[in-house]
Amino acid sequence: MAQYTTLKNFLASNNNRFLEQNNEDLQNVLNDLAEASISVSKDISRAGLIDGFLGAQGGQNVQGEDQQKLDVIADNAFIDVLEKGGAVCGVASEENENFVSFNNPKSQSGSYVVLFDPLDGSSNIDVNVSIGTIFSIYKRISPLNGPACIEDMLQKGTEQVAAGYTLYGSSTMFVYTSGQGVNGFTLEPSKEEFYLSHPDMKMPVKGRYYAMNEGNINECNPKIIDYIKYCQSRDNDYGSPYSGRYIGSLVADFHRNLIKGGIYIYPCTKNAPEGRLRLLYECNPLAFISEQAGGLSTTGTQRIMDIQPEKLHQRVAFFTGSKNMVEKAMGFLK
Ligand code: AHM
Ligand code: MG
Repeated sequence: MAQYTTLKNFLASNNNRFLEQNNEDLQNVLNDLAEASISVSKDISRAGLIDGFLGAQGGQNVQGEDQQKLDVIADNAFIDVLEKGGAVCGVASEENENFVSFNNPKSQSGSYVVLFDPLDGSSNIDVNVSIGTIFSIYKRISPLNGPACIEDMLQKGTEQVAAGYTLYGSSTMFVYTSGQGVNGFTLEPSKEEFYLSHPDMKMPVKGRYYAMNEGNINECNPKIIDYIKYCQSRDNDYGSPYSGRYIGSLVADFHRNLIKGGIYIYPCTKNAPEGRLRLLYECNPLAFISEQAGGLSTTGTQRIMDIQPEKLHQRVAFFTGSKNMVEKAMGFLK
């Protein structure tokens, strides 16, 4: 492994052009998120063997979705590590109705808030299919040495100082941006370290993959139906149908498109008239990464990161992926 840089060394490196220099607090937040991801990755990989890890928790989150046991385990793992870290004054997550303001004095002197989806792709947890964690980091706007407030959480995506995800796939990867490009790190499980495996990631400007839950196709705006027909036709820019790939775990679908090129869409449907995915901890972080890698993320008509959030669990329509493909899809929605 000697030839590979660890995430910790990469973040601390003096010639790291991918993180604001001397920003130890932000380095610590990213290292803490990586540390919690390693613990969650271990839990996921042995989940079938441990009582109390698989299956439904027996409750619902604020959005009326059944919580899985691992959703709750992962949520606690991230909250614990961020509360102990001291650079974060508060967090918001998919699993909690309200944001959490950390009460201890060290945390209240922290400059950052973190919004996250601890385990995305819940329907895939029990069936050994890739799932992920998604996170978004902002500078607080509330005064230092006091509690975090709702305005800290409801900032536009353009204000993110860093964002990323962990993909628990055939290998576990940690991918982040802090506004100077995107880097990907692979977990070496026996060493419990992430190593830089995918430096300066760029999303191809076009690809051959489209991802949508096509079970919903007749529940969508007819313009979406036209766009999907275009993807399936010989009239597209490849002259043959794109391949449909839909994992049902946003992080996994996004990561494939980041590497291979492609588009992911989750439009408004009759069942989800505002969209299904959450702006603050699913769409904004992936929008930041997509743009940093040369891709695009929109609602179909508006840039995701320009939306002024109004509530914590706000949902939006989401089109993300290769630049040319997202632009083409937007053309259908005009
Ligand atoms: P979750 O956070 O409850 O897992 O919901 C988000 C997930 C995404 O990962 C995925 O792309 C989408 O919901 C799948 O939804 P559907 O089952 O409607 O296709
Ligand atoms: Mg989710």
